[in-house]
Amino acid sequence: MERLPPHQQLKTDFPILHFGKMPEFDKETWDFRVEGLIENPVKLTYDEFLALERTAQVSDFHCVLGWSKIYLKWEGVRFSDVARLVKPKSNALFATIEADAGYTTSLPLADLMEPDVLFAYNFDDKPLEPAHGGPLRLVVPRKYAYKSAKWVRRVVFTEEQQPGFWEERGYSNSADPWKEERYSY
Ligand SMILES: Nc1nc2c(c(=O)[nH]1)N[C@H]1C(S)=C(S)[C@@H](COP(=O)(O)O)O[C@H]1N2
Ligand SMILES: [Mo]
Repeated sequence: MERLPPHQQLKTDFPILHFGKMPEFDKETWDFRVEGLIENPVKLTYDEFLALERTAQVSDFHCVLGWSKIYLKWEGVRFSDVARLVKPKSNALFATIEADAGYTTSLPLADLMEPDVLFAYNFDDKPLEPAHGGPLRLVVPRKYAYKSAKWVRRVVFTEEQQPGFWEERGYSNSADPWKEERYSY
C-alpha cells in the first residue's frame, strides 16, 4: 500500500511545529470539556479521561508543509467513543476542537467518527511529550496535521463548521493529503 501522499517527503525525525508558546500542564486544573449540540455535556479531569476506554492505533502523519511520518503508534480514546458518551443531537454535523493557547480546528463529524481518530495521550508506548501535544492531542491521520490539534481542552459540537486557526489563514478546510487539498483557494 502506498503510504506517502503526493509531494510529501518522509521524515526520520519528528519535527515539533506549533504556533505560539507551549502551554504548561497542571494535572490539578486541567480539564476536558465537551459542549454544544449534545445531550450529555461532560467535564472530565485528567484521571477521568484516562479511565475512558482506550484504543491503540498505528497511523501516518502528514504536515501540509510537505513532510510525513509513517507508522506512528498512538494510544488514547477514539473520538467516536467520546461521541457515544456525550450523545450528539441530530443537528450536530461538525465539531470544533479547541486547544490551549487559542488554537482551534474543525471537522465534519463524518471524518471525526473514523475509527483511527484518537484523542491521544501516549505515543510510542510512553506518555505523549508536551512538545508533541501532551497531555492530550487529537490525531486525525487522514487529514493534514493542522487538524491534529495539540493540547486539546474542549470540543464543541456545531451545526455549521467554524473556521479553525490555520483554515482562517488560507489553509484548506477539507485538508485531504491524497487530494493535495492544502489551500482554500
Ligand atoms: N495547539 C496546536 N496544535 C497544532 C499546531 C499548533 O500550532 N497548535 N500545529 C499543527 C501542525 S501545522 C502540525 S504539522 C502538527 C505538528 O505536530 P508535532 O509538533 O507533534 O510534529 O501539529 C498541529 N497541531
Ligand atoms: Mo503542519
